[in-house]
Order: sequence, then structure tokens, then C-alpha cells
Amino acid sequence: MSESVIDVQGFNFKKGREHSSCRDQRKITQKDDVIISAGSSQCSLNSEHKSVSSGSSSTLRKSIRSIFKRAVDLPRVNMGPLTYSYSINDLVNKRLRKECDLITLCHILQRGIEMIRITRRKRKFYEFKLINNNGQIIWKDGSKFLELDSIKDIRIGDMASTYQEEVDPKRLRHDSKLWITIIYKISNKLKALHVVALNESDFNTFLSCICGLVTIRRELMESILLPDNSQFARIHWQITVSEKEEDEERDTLSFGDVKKLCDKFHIYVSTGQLLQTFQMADINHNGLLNYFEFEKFIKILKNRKEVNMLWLKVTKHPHSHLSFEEFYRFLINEQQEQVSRETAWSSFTKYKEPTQLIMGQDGFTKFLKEQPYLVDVEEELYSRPLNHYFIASSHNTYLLGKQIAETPSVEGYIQVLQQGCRCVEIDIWDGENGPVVCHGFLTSAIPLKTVIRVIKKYAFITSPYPLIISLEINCNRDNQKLAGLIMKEILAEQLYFSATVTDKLPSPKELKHRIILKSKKTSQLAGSGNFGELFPSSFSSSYESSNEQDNKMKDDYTNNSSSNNSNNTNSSSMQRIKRIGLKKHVDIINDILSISGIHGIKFRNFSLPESKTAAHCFSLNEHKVEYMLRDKNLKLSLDKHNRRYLIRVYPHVLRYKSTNFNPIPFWKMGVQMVATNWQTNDIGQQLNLAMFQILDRQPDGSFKSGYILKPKKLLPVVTKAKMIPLLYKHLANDNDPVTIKIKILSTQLLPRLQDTTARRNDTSSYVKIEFYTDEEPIVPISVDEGTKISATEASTKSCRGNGFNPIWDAQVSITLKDTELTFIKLMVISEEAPIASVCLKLSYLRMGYRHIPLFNMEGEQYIFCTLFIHTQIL
Ligand SMILES: [Ca+2]
Repeated sequence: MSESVIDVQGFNFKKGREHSSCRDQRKITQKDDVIISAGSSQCSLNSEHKSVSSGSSSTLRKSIRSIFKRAVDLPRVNMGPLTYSYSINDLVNKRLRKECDLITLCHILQRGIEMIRITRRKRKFYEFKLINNNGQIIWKDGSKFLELDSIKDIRIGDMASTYQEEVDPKRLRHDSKLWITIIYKISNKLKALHVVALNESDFNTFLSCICGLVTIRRELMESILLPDNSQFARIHWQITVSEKEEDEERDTLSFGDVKKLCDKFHIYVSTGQLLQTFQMADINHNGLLNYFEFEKFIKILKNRKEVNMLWLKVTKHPHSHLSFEEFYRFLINEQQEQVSRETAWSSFTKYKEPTQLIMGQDGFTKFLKEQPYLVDVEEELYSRPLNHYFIASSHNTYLLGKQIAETPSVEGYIQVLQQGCRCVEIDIWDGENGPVVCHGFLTSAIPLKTVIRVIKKYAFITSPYPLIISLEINCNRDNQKLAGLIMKEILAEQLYFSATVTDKLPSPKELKHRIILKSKKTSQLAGSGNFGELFPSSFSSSYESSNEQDNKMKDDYTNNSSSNNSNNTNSSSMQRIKRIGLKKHVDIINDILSISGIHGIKFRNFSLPESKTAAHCFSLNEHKVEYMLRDKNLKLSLDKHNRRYLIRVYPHVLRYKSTNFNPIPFWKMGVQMVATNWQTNDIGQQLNLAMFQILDRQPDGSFKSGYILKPKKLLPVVTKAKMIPLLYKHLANDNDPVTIKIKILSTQLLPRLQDTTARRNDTSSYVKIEFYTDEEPIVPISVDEGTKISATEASTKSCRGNGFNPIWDAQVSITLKDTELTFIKLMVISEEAPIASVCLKLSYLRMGYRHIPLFNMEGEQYIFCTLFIHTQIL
């Protein structure tokens, strides 16, 4: 087993191949002696017991039982989180120190640990306690609490230094080693809890305990999805009934107990169906279940009819097992995998029966569950010039829908970088003590220094390929000078800029781990309001500052702030409007230009010499590009231009609610940086994330690169714009229309919306399928078991009564001419409310039977909820 080492202090990642059965297994070492050793899926409690299913698991059982004792009696505490958090893995996957297990640590935290809570205003001693079945941490005598399942990230050491500087600028030096920042979520808003432990032992106990519990809760939720029924049953039996072997013979669980248990684990089945299942499992008909009956109950509950059907299809009579030949045929014919027999054999052996050369149905189900659903990226794709790629780009990065209340924060930058964004934006303004980054909705701004430090720390956490910082400079010359110094000093040798003029941009591969500043070259163009050449004057004025629009914005902010329940939102939003109004022409001094690798220039027209330098970039708002797209000649010139040079498109200023445009028409023109508001999880952002969703499988692990090679037809350089239609015509002859058939089979473990007050027993759900593409379909969508909504939209019929494993078995079919920029959005609607969705780029999707992860409405991935589909392209 290879291992990964993460140096938390220096943030150097060295990932190894992951162990097959333990996802995200990592060992974390720190400078001080907090070596919290590696944790894994089923073995976080005690390193001696590697697996729950292993025979001698009594210690493990005892541990789980003590942690979740009387879970059934606490109906208000859900078992485990519903969604994955951003990046908690790194810390959470630490194993506890050998000498003290999680139980001991929990006992200590249950008694209480005194720590200092730090806010901007004060530092105060509180006792922090673990309560409520270990689902909550309370302080201030219980008047304040946080749910363990709401924790999104835990930061210590260097990763928390930003907060230390912000919250506690006059901190004592010894604090920093004992500082813990917990980022958590309350009613869709992020909050930060900063605490400082009084000594190293308390620090270790608190951190290890929280990390350990978060891991366990998540694993418990993951375990529901495992096809291994006995393991699932065992864990739950131990939690709810007993740890003693002899108790397994006794009938203990009543129907009421089982129903409560199902509710707690987000298993939503109608009472009628649940009772039917209960009775089927109750072999001796006494109205109670013993362990073996309970195991049977789980087996029936988790039985998947659609997988049974598939099993019958792939196996020969009497359908008892799958041979390697049958498995190989399934991979080649149905899944359309291009694999050698050797590769197929190695995955066959992973899922086959331990002692036989055959695969059972449980193994097959597990194989289906664990197969990748996205294609792999070919290697060596990153050696072309930067302008050949679509680059994952964020607009107004410092804004964040889910703000951390009270503190100005850098979370916007951290989150987009964690998600693989490769172009962030910084708006620099004059602050009282030097340049600051405007923080939009909050009254205070963040010092530029802080933002640059955070960017440096997180820049290559997800992708090693270059990060572009798009600078919006609105500050005076003195602050510009300071800003230049700050960036030079902090980013140092990571900064990429070229002193000589080149005619070709470097490649992402050449620029690995480099940061490129993009600043506006203004000097020679100062004061040139030359858009008039191209755009009618009414075009810009009608959008920019009419009174009517201003009032509308103000009204909207007022409405917005009242629902936000924040005191200063209103005044600060007004400030932001003022700031937008203040944006005026600023000359950028050479200190900044000389360290910038990309120079933004004001667009005048495509044929000027300034439009033909490799390092330039036009940055246009969506309306300006849309205007170009409406003019035949301009459209061709734009298309020609983007084959050689960089261009960035961003949302218009009047999208004051941070909504997003549809990026597809801009990608179609070859626009590299289509910047969206990452803080808004609307369809525009979902399409943007789907474009960059693909994972790179490199020897040192998988990551999102943030760079996608443009479609072939957008790459050839042409000398004359009028050659473009011919080029398209020529290329179009190569591809015939294709028909896409997607079968929506089922969903596993559909969650219930938290605020559903009326606890109806009867859930009814359906799936809506929508195609997003750059042209009209040749044959519009059709659906066999459902309703057609438009030429590109359809929905399945409803499935009633089963929220655990609803089955739809509906097939949609659509014929398209070109699928290069085709996306599919699949959305599960339960009780008339959207509950889970996923957006996929068709060309990345693997064919055949696949389980697709689902996301909640905020874009967080559900831990256990997946959609089972079958895709075929004819
Ligand atoms: Ca019984």
C-alpha cells in the first residue's frame, strides 16, 4: 500500500496511489508531534481492526455502539451528513494517535475542554463540550452550538493564518500552533469558529475527536450504499440493539424501531411498503426482528429490481453467477469500454467471489457502483499554447453567496481554487492602509496582502497548471506601487511574465505552478472612448447608468438584505453600488505592467496592431460579445481572433444578483475565459463546472486541470475571416448526426428535503432531462415513459411510495448534428421540489450502465445519493 504525505505547514502534497478499499487514505505529518496517523473507510476507530466485516470486530462494535448509543431515541439528530464538504478530507482522514482511541477522546470532550473563543471584538474562555449523541459541540453553557455534520472545513497551522491575521491581528505568538478554525454552515450560510486551545494536549484531543467523529459519521452514511448487506445490518444492529453475540438470537426490534431507524438514515419508504418488507423479514411472525431477520430486512429493502433485470440479461440460466467471458462481453458490448482482457481480468478479480473464478450478484452490483462515469483525459494534452484551451474562470471571485457572517473573508478565493478554477479576479481599491480588495457586500475590505497570500497557498491545490489573476485596478498610483511590491514579494519566482515580445503563448505544461497576472494596459489608449466605432452609443448608455436601473438595484438589495437577516448588508450593498459608480479610468503604472504576463487592452477593433500581440487579452462583457454575434462579419472576426489570441467574457454589471449567462455560445466562438459567478449555483455555473468536470488521471493522482482543449474545429488558424464558413462546412461533412439514447433507470437513497414539515409517508418523484446544446436538434427529444416538455426537455413519469430506490425505467432519445458542446442536466424532483441534480458534458460521459453522483441545490455532492442510467450513442 502506497501512502501520501501532506505537509500541512508548507502545504506540499505528495500523493500516492490510493488504496483500493480505503478512499482518500492519507497520512498527515506536522512539524510538532501531532502525528495523527492515517484513517480509512472502515478503520478509523482502531487501527488493529481494519474492517467492520472482519470476524474479530468486537472492539470496533463496542466503539461504534458507544458513539451512537441510543441513536433510535434521538429522532432529531440525523445520522451523518448528507453531502461531502469542500476539502475536509485532508484533516479528517488522519488516524488517531495510537495511545488514545476515539472513545477516550470523546469522553474527554464530553466532560468539556476549556478553550479561548476568538472573534474580531473579543477573546473569551468557554468550555466546549460534545453532546447529543456526539452530533454537536456546544459552548457558552449550551447557548451556542455547531452540528458536526455542518462542518465544511477545518483549518490549522499555516492554513488558518489568514484568519489569525484578520480576526486577531495582535495575537500572541504561541497561539498560532494551538489555533483551530472550523468553517461550518448554518441555514445556507457559512460561519467560522476560531478557537485557541490552552495546551497541546487539548489541541490534539479537540482536533482528533472532531476529525474522527466527522469521518465516522460520513462513513456510516457511505455504508448504506454498499451492496454488502450483512455489514450494513451489523453496524446498525450494534448501534441500536446490542454488542453481545447472544443478543443476536433474541427478537428485539419492533416495527416502530425499524421505522425510526429508517427515518434517521434518510431512508424514505412509505409505511405500507416498509411494513410489507418488515413482515417478509419476520420469519417467525412474532412482530419483532432478531439480528438475522434484520439482516434479511435490509437485504429486501436494498434489493434493486433494475439490477436484478440486468443480472438476468448478462448471466446464463440459472443466473447464479457471472463468468469472466460474460463479464468481458458486458464490458465491451454494453459498457463500450476499450479494454484488454488483462485489464478486464484485474477488475473481474477485484469483484469476484473470494475463492471461486466467478462473480456473484453482490460483486456485480458493487462493480456497477464503483465504475467511473467520466472518460479519462488523454495524456500530453497540455503542450499547446494557452489560447487553445478553455480555462476555468471565475468572475467577482471575492463575492461569495454563502458569506461568512461578520468577518470579511477570503473564502471566495479558497472555494473556487479548491474547485479547480484557473482564472480568478481581484478588484483592487484604495484602503486606509494600502491597497485592499473590495469585498462587495460587506462594509470592510480585505488587505491585498491577505488575498495574495491565500491565493499563493491554494493556487495549485487542485491543479498544477497556471493560475491567471485578472486584476481590476481602481486604486491610486501609490497603492499601485505597493500592490506591485506585494505581489512581487509574495508570489516571487512563481510569477510568470515575459520581457520579450513573443508571437506564441506558452503552454499550460510549460507554465506548471506559475501565476500569471493579467492587468490592463492603459497608457497608450488613455481616454479613448472608441467603442463608438463599433457599438452604437445607445448600446452602452442604455445599460450603464439610468436612474431607473439604479432604483431597481437599490430595491433589490433592500429585499435581499431583509431575507439575509444581516444588519449591515443594506448599507454595504449601497456602498458596492457606489463603488461600481466610482469605477473610472485609472492609468496602470509600469510597476504592475512589467510583472504582468497578460495585458488586457481595450477593444477597438480586431485589425489594429495592438489586437495582434500574443500576450494581449480582450475582456468584454456578455452584451458586447452578444452584439458581435449578431453581426455576421464581426462574428467571423471574433472567431478568427480567438484561434490565435486570448479573450475573456464576463457577466454584465447589471447582473447584480450574480446570476450567470449561458456559456455555450461563447465557447462556440472559442472564448477561452468565460467567467461565471461561481458563488451562484445556477445553470450557467453548472454548465461551466461540467465543462471542467473531467478528471486527469496522472501517475500522482487525479485532479481537475481547469484547462480543456478546445474542439478541433476551433483550433486551425485562418488568415482571412471569410475562410471560416468553409472550414466549418468542410469539418461538418465528417460527422453525421448522432442519436443519443439515455435510459433513466433509478435513484439510490433519495434524500428528503429538510424543511418538509408535513411528514408524508408517500413520496412521489420524477426525473427531468434537459439537453443544452449550441444548435437546434435534428430530431427533437422523445420519451417512452414520460412527458415531452420541449424540443430538448422531457420528464419521466412519477414513481410513488419509494424514496429509497425509486425506479423510473424511462428512455429519452434525441438526434443532434454536433455533440461537441452538448450538455445534459438531470434533475430529480421529489414532492414537486427539485432535490438533486447533475449536469454532464455528453462527450465526457461513459456509455452503458453508470451510477452518476447527484448534487443538492447548493451544488454540494450527496454522499450516498446516485442516479443509475444507461447511455447509448448511435
Ligand atoms: Ca421475528
